[in-house]
Amino acid sequence: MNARTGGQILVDQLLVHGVRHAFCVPGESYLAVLDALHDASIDVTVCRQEGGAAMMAEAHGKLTGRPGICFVTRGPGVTNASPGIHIAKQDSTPLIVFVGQIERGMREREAFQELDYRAVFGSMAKWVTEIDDAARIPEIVARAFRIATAGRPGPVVIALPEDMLVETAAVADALPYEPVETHPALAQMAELQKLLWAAKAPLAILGGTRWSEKAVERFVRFAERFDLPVAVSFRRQMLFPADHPNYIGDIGFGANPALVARVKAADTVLLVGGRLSEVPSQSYSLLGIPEPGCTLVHVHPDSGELGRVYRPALAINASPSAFSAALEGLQPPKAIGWGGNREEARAAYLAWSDPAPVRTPGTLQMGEVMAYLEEKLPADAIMCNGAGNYAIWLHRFHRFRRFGTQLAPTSGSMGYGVPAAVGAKRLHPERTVVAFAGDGCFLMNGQEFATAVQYDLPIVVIVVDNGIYGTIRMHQEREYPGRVSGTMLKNPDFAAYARAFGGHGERVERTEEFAPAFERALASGKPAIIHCLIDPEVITPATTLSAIREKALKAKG
Ligand SMILES: Cc1ncc(C[n+]2csc(CCOP(=O)(O)OP(=O)(O)O)c2C)c(N)n1
Ligand SMILES: [Mg+2]
Repeated sequence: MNARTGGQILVDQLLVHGVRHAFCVPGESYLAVLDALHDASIDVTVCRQEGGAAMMAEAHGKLTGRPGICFVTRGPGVTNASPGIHIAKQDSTPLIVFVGQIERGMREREAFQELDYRAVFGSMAKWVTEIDDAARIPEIVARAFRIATAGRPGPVVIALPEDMLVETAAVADALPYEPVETHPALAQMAELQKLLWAAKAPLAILGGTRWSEKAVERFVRFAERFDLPVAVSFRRQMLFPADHPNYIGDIGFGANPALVARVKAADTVLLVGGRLSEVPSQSYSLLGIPEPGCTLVHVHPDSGELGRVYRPALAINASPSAFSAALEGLQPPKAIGWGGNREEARAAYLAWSDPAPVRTPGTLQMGEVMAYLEEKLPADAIMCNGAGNYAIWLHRFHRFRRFGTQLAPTSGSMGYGVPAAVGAKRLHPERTVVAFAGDGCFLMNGQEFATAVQYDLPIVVIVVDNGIYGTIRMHQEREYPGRVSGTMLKNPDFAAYARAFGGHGERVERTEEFAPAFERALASGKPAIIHCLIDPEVITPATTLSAIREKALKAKG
C-alpha cells in the first residue's frame, strides 16, 4: 500500500464519500489539503469570508441532503465560520467544517491562533474532534459523514493539525458512507391509521430535513387520499407545493391568523420532521407543553426530539423520507368527514398570499413586484434570503412549488441570502437563483458577490433598502415608541457596488421600473444586484411604522 500525506488521504476520503464541491478561505495551516485539492476532481470555491464559505456549504447540505464541505483556518477563520455552523445546527443540515490547526507539539501554550475547538463548538456542533494520526483519517472522516447525516442532521467540526497533514501513512480508504435510515414500524402505522380514522379536524405540519423530491411527492399523494390540509413550518415552504389544493400555508413569523386559529382548533396534528420550536409554535402557544391538548402524532428522525417539548399520543422515530414511503400503505376512512375544513383553509391561504390587494406608502409597491416575479420565475427557481422584515414579501407571497427551491435560515441568521445563492448557483448553474436581502442583511456577507463574479455565477440579488434595521425598529416602536436608537443606516449605492465588483447593477425607485430592471439583470448574464428603495414606513405588507408607534403611544396613555 502506498504511503500518502495526511492532506492526500483526507481529499481521497472526500472523493470516496462522493464530495464534488468544497468551499474555503485558505490558511497556511492546511496547505497540504489545498495541495491535494490541486489535482482532485472537486470544485473548490474560494470565498471572501469564512461566514460566507460555511453558509455556501450549508446551502449545499440543504439542497442535497449530503454534508456540505467547508475548509477554514484556525482561530479567527473558524470563529468567522461560526454563523454557518449555528445555522446547520438549528436548521438540522449536514455540514462538515475542517479546520487547519496548530502543530500537535505546540498545544496548550496558546500558540498562534490556538483554540480549543471542542470547548468552543461543543454546544453548537454534533461532534467536534481533532485528528492526531494521519492513519486514522479514513476512520474519522467516515464517522463524520455518518454523524452529520444520521438522526437529526447537523454540523461536525474536525481540526487538522498542520504537521499531521504533512505526515505520511499507508492506510486504506474507507468505504462510501451510507446514511442511516430509521423506518416506522408497521404497528405504528396501523395506530396512525386508527387515530386518523377517529379524527374530526386533523391537519399536518411538515418541517425539518431528510426530505426529498420523492418524499414530498409521496406525502402529496397521502394528503390527497386523506383530503388532509397540510401546513408547513417556518421557512420550510419547499416541503409541500403551494399550488396544490391541500396546501394551507406556513406557520412562520407573522403567520396567517386564520391558519394559527385552525391549528389551535385541530383535534389531531400530524407533525412530520419538525420540532415545532419557538417561531412555528408562535412562541410556544400553538400546543400545550407538555400536554399538547390535541392528539399529536410526532414523526422525527431523532428519538431525542420525541417528547422533548410536547408529549405525543403517538411518537414515530423515522425520517420523513421513510415515513412518507410507509404512508402509501395507509387506508383513508370510507367517507372522509372533515366538513370542508381543507377547502376553507385553502381559501384562507389563497386570500392571504395574494399580493394584488396590498397597497403600501411610497412609489415602489413590493406587492406588485412579487406578483410580477410569480409570473416570471420558473417553478424550479431557487429563492434565498437571510433575516429581516423584507423576507416577509418572499415568504408570504411567493408560491414555492418544488422541493429544493428554498434556502432560508430557520435560525434567523442575517447575511445568509447572498452566500446561499452563490452556493446554489455553483450546484445548479442552469437554474434561476434569486436572493432577497435587506440593506442590513446584504452587507453582512455582501462581499460574496465577488465570489459570484469570480466563478461567473449570474445570481440576481434583490436588495430591499429601507435605510433601517427595520425588524428591530419595528420591535423598538412597539416597546419604546418614538425613541429611535441604534437602528438607522446610511447606505451605499448598491447598484454601483455591483458594477464595481464586475456585476450588473440596477436602481429601482418606482414599481414600473422593476420588471425591465429584472429583465435586464437576467439578460446581462452577470451576477446582478437590483437596489430597490422602499419607504421605511413600509415595515410589513399590513402596517406602517407610524401606525405601530401611535398604537404603542396610545397603549402607554
Ligand atoms: C447575524 C444577526 N445579527 C442580528 C440579528 C438581529 N436582526 C434581526 S432582523 C434585523 C434587521 C434586518 O435589517 P434589514 O436586513 O435591513 O431588513 P429589514 O428588517 O429592514 O427589512 C436584525 C438586526 C440577526 N437576526 N442576525
Ligand atoms: Mg432594512
